Amino acid sequence: MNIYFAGSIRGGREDVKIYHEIIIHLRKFGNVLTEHVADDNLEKAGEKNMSDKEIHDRDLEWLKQSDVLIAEVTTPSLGVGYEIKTAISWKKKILCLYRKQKGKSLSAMIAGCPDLEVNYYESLTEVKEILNRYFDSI
Ligand code: 6IA
Repeated sequence: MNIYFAGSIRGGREDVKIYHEIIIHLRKFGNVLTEHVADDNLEKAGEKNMSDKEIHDRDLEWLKQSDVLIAEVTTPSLGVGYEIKTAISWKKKILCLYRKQKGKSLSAMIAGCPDLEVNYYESLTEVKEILNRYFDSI
């Protein structure tokens, strides 16, 4: 199974350690095409020798090849929102993960979208259990 993991890059890297843990867990269920999303040095190094257009086209090609999109949506990201909407139009399986935080809430365009399954979590243990249940069910 090809898994596309989406998480914020230019939207902000506050949750990169969580992305890393999620990706390690996702490897149990299939081939994660987008492991670079959890690369701590991505913003500093950039994607070597790649223009924004090349990144965009490559990522959409990977999304097309994926069986499922797992989107961590806690840190708002235009790119992740765009990937989610593209995956909806391609009728991909999609799971959104949002970490509950005091004083913040998920965009209504994600939380209220009938095409999306959104799961809320508070701890890494919880997000791993959510993923175990999700992959058991598909
Ligand atoms: O708008 P954002 O940058 O937060 O969008 C993040 C999402 O878009 C991720 O889920 C990625 O799949 C995709 N994406 C955006 N930028 C990149 C990238 N390089 N490399 C791979 N995927 C990307 C940007 C490097 C830059 C920080 C120098």
